[in-house]
Amino acid sequence: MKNIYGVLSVVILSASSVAALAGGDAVTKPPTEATAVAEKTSTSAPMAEGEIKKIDKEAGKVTIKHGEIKNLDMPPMTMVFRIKDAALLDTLKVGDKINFAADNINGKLTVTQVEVSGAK
Ligand SMILES: [Cu+2]
Repeated sequence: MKNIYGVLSVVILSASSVAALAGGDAVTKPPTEATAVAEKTSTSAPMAEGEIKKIDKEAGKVTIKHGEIKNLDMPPMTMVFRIKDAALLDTLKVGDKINFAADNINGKLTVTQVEVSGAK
């Protein structure tokens, strides 16, 4: 009988120490921080750098020599974009250095946001 009580008390002690470890901050904290960071990066508009090469106002198109566009998985190149709002073309001229955001809208690569960062 005495031996059985001795074994039981050892089991109870080790069970409570495991519970104490599992309840520690180290287990619960990291996932919450990781979630907060992921939300922050996905909401900010990704801006790419570029230079205006050609403007076709009637067609609503603009040719841009652009740097890497991360959200479109595109390397640097010169290409034609549609422009979401043709009025944006009034703010631009050939040779302008720009920061812009582009997106794939109905299968057409479209400039959604543009700001001049430096003129020629
Ligand atoms: Cu491109």
